[in-house]
Amino acid sequence: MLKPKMEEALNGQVNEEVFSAYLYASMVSYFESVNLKGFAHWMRMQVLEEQIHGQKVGEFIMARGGRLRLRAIAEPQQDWASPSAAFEAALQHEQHITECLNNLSTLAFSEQDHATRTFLEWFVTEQVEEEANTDNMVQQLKLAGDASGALFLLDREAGQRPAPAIAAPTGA
Ligand code: OFO
Repeated sequence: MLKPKMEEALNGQVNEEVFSAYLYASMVSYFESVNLKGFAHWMRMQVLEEQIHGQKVGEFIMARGGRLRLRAIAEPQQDWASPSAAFEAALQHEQHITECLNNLSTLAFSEQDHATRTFLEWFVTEQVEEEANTDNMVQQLKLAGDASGALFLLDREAGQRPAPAIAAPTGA
């Protein structure tokens, strides 16, 4: 059974993950609007990942006898000054999510909730990849600078990003 403090914090994380999906959906729309279809595709895959993350946390709350309480989703930013600025915002957001997950793990540890602490390990590990993937895009866009040919190639490459694997909702 989840303790109320842990249940409240995990419900907060569901909101963070759903907001992440919302933010990246807004980036899909931005990239479509500037005709960068490959980056839009990359962000669509990110939306799917975040939906899976949100669902995993929600299913875990319910599997532990807690109550999943869905909260309002904040309005995400709608426009960015450049593709670089959008990916930098995505990286900053992933760093924020890493901090949220670290705080959750610390809480699970201090509450001696080892089932939750173990569950969160998957997310903490996943964040290493999430930050690295986004940072990779930031760095490549920096290298491309104002060269439209390089941007075209990067956009084409981003369009090849595979869809995330659909895992069992409560499993890894
Ligand atoms: Fe992008 O990260 Fe979820 O957890």
